[in-house]
This record gives sequence, structure tokens and C-alpha cells, in this order.
Amino acid sequence: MPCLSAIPKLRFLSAWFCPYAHRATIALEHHAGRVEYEWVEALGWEQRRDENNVTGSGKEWWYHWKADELKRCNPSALVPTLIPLDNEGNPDETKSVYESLITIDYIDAIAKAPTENLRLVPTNPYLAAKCRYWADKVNRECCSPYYGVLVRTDENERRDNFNKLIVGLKAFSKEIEKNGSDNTFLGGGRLSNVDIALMPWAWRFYVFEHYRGPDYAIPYDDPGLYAYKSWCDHIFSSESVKRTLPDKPQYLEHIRKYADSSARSKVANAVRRGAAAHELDDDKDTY
Ligand SMILES: N[C@@H](CCC(=O)N[C@@H](CS)C(=O)NCC(=O)O)C(=O)O
Repeated sequence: MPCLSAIPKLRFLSAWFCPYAHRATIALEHHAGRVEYEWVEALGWEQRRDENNVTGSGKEWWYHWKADELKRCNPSALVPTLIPLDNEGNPDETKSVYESLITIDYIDAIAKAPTENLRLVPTNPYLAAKCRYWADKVNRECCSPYYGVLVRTDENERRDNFNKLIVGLKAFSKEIEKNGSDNTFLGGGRLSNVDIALMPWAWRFYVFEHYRGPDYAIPYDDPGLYAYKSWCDHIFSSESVKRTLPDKPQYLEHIRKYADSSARSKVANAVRRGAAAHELDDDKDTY
């Protein structure tokens, strides 16, 4: 056991609804006792008055407010952003870490788990490379299409995004079957950065049926998704994951801003101009 003073401490600039920040939360909770963090709600929503009659409803779109700390510590001003605390407990803003997949790596590296099984990124270089490849692949193929289904207004485009998502989930399902493990990506119940990359969205797919109807339900009874289904059952029954899950009705209300196209976030703006969420561009997708 490390002595208490050796435990790294972080300020975690987050937002309760954000699935990208949720990745960092799961990694932090997985390493509870090895990394300490203070949660800072650094991003929220405000609806502008429709002074220029943009919508004609008296209320304009929803925009993000952001903490100054977030604007200072991340050039894109996105959550999650992590700021390490020095030995005196002062944040070192020169060493902030951002981009959700990278925050998982970073948290895992500073946690220095005592056994391989607790590491989110394997120490074996081949397995680490494979996990990083798959974390990026699920991000593009299973997470980004979520926003296409919600933000695009054309039914065919929504459907295309949903179909892309199912193709992505089937590829993931096939890979975990191939690995001989249907409970986590690496098997044996061991959690990895790949599981954490997908989990926040896998948990949020329930919103599709509510906003887009029964044809947008994930077809869990499709044999191509059997391994994915048992992955979900396993992952969401774990206590360390359960305590990170937002309240379902509250999240449903939050995501309405995406489903009715009134959100003006960087991701929503990227998807509205026809790009994927992972192709967000700070110059084009301003807030
Ligand atoms: N690629 C980023 C995306 C993070 C992201 O888009 N976070 C959203 C909240 S869910 C955000 O900070 N939005 C602020 C904005 O749109 O300006 C990551 O993986 O960390």
C-alpha cells in the first residue's frame, strides 16, 4: 500500500451529463484509493433570450457556460480536464490533461496499480496497442453516431447513423467473442480503457427509443450482439460503475436539447455541419 501522502490528487473539471467526462469518472472510481480527486462542475447550460428573434419563441438556443479554470486549462475548453495538485494541494495548471481517452491513460499511469489485473491499459505492449486501437475504434464507430441519431433532423440521416452504430457494436461484439471473453474486452472481468471508452454511451442508448421511437431500440436479441449484451449485463452490474451513472430521467431531460436541435455545443455544432463528433474542429465549431 502506498503511504497516504504519495496518493496523487487531481482537480477534475467535469459536467454531470457528459459521457466523455464519464469516462474519466469511471477510471477515477476504478482507481479509488490510488488516486484522489475533487469534482468541479465546470460546464453547464444557459438558454439565451431570443432578442434577435432567431427562433421566434422568445427563447433562443442553449449554450454552454464554462468555468474560467476550464477555459485556462484546456485550449478547446472541454470537459473532462484534469489538473494535478502539488504537494501543498495547489493546482498546477501548467500540467493539465484533457481528451477523455487520454485522461483514462493518464489516470491509469499515475494510479500505479499493484497488480496487472487492476491496470486499465495493459503493461504488455501488444495488448496496450490493441486496447488503444479498439478504444479509438469504438469512439468513432459506437460513440460518435449517437450524436448523429439525435442531432440530424433528416430521418434518413438519423437512420444511417443508427445503422453505423449497430455495425460498430457488432464489430465490438465479434471482437470480444474472438478474445474468448464476453464479460469485458480483455476477459476475466478485467476492466480496460476499451470498456470505459464505450460504457458511457452504451448506458445512454435508452434515450433513442424515447426521442426517436421503437425502431431505434438496440436489437439486443440479434445474434451479432449477444456478446455485447452480456458485456452490458456484466459491466453495468459492477458497483464501481453503478455509482457513476447519472439519473435516467434527469439525463433524458438534459439530452432533449440534442434531440430537438436546440443545443449549441461544439459537438452538436460539428454534427449539424455534417461532421462526426470525433471530428470536432475548434475553428469551425465555436460556441
Ligand atoms: N473529444 C473530447 C470531447 C469532449 C466534449 O465534447 N465534452 C463536451 C461535454 S459532453 C464539452 O466539454 N462541451 C463544451 C462545448 O461544447 O463547448 C473528449 O474526448 O474529451
